[in-house]
Order: sequence, then structure tokens, then C-alpha cells
Amino acid sequence: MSTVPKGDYDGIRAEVKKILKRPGYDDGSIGPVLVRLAWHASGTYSAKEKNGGSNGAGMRFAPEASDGANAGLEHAREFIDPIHKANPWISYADLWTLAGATAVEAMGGPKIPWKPGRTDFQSEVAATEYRGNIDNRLPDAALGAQHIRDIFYRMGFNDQEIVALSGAHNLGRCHSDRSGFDGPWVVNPIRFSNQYFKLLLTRKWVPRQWDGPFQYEAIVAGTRLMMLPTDIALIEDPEFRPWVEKYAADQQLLFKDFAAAFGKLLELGVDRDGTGVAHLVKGGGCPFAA
Ligand code: HIF
Repeated sequence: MSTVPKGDYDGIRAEVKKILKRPGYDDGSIGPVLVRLAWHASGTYSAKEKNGGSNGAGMRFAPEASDGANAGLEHAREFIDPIHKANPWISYADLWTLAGATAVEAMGGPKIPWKPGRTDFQSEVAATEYRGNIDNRLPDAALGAQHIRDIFYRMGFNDQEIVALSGAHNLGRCHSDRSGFDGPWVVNPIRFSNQYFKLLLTRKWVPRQWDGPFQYEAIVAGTRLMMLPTDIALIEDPEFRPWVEKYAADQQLLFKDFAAAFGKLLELGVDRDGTGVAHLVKGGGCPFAA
């Protein structure tokens, strides 16, 4: 791990790229779990309550650290920690979001717009005081279209952005010891593409017969692939489905729309002052609201 000059975010991107390959871990890359870390750090945002989001890097502390929805992300945080140790000038909140953006790009996806400026909570006590109540903000994969809308409308996304974001399930896999679900969505889960949308439309997804939670499966090229109930909701819902069809047919459109939507996700609740610093505010609100 190298030390890069303060403020050299491209240098940090290069450090992230160096650690992505990890033989023996999942499909050989920690990229997907870093994308999930960036999303779960950001996806607690509420546009109405003006709290949650990546600023503060609250997942280092209870209750986010022990939230069942974040199971497995302790590995992502451990993988990335040496970069912070070598470069303590970068906030964890910036590092986690930048690592997710970098991982998408390194796995063949689009360049995600990203800006620095996030500030970390200095302690668990500070996190409690500043964060506000952000319990139960992340989605439940066992539910359907209404739940997806409740969660993502709360963050300020529309139907098209929800489907574009969902392209991230082209990456990585479910782990029975984390979420309880099991398996990857696509045959090559460490390469970003529009395969997820193509497979949603072209395969016959049937309930998996097993002891685990209800999920769908299809065997593709000898590999057992999976879809969550929330993934299948995208093809069953009449407003979501046309976007699945568009992204299945046009990878370039997906890349453009995914970059915009994922970039927006990473920015939620990050309110910078004139110098580019996103300060922390008690209750997690916007510093400029008062
Ligand atoms: Fe995921 N997601 N996600 N997700 N997710 C899992 C894994 C990943 C949902 C559920 C799950 C998004 C939305 C939703 C990634 C990225 C994104 C897992 C498996 C579940 C259950 C966790 C495990 O067992 O390890 C639900 C219900 C969502 C709302 C519809 C985002 C759009 C798709 C926002 C997003 O970017 C990634 C990447 C992974 C793979 C992690 C890994 O360790 O490989």
C-alpha cells in the first residue's frame, strides 16, 4: 500500500485498483462488495428528513455496523482499511464511495461522477448525536415493487433511475451467511455489462427448491444463476419493465444512465460549503437548512 499526496484522488483510485484482484475470495475480485459498501453507506438517505447518506461514514459504528442489512460489509471495510491507514488524510466516507465508483469502472463499467469533501464522525458518541434515526432505511429483497419505490423514492429517485441502478446486480453474488440468499445474477459477476437485464427477460426464472429464503433460479451455461424477488419485480411491474427492455437492448444507454444514477446515489446528503467541505450537522440535517 502506498502513500499518495494529500488531495490526489486519482492516486487513491490507483490504490483501489491495485487491491481489487483477490484469488480465493468469491469470484476473484473484491470489486462487487466494494460497490455494495458504497451503496449501503449512501442508501440510508431520506430526502424528507434530510438525514442519512454517506457523509460521516456511520457504518463504522452501531447501529449501522451491526444492521443485518449490512452483513458481510465488515469484509469490505477491512479490505479497504489499509488504504486509509497509508493515507489518513482521506475520510472514510470519501474512501468508501470512491472505492465503489472505482470498482465499477475497473470491472468494465462507466466512469462514475464522484466528488470529495465528506467528513467522518469522530466517535460512536458523535455518530449517535449527529446521525439522527436512520433505522430500517435499506431495502428488503423479499418484497416487491411497492417496497422498492418506497425505499428509492425516499432517496429522491424515479422509476427510470431505479431500474438503471439495478444494473449493479450484474456484479457480485448473494451469500447464504450474509443475506441468506445464494448465488450470482450473471455468469461473469466481476464484469459490468447489461447481462442482468438480458437474463431477466430471456430466461425462465423458477422458484428454487431449497431450505433458504424464497428466490428464483435458472441454469445458464451450466451455472446456477439467481434473482431476488425484488429483481423479478422489475419485469413484473408495468412501469419498471420498459426500462429493463431498453437497458437489455442498449448497453451504452445503460452505462450513461447508470453512471448518472450511481453518481447521484453517492452524493445523497453530501452538502458542501463554499470550500467543498461537507460538514456534519446534529440530527443529520443539511447545514444550510437553518
Ligand atoms: Fe444489492 N443486494 N440490493 N444493490 N448488491 C445484494 C448484493 C449486492 C438488494 C439486495 C441485495 C442494489 C439494490 C438492492 C449490490 C449492489 C446494489 C444482496 C446479497 C442482496 C440480498 C448480499 C450478500 O448476501 O452478500 C435489494 C433488495 C436492492 C433494492 C432493489 C443497488 C442497485 C442494484 C442500489 C446496488 O447498487 C452488489 C454489487 C451486490 C454484490 C455484493 C457482493 O458481495 O458480491
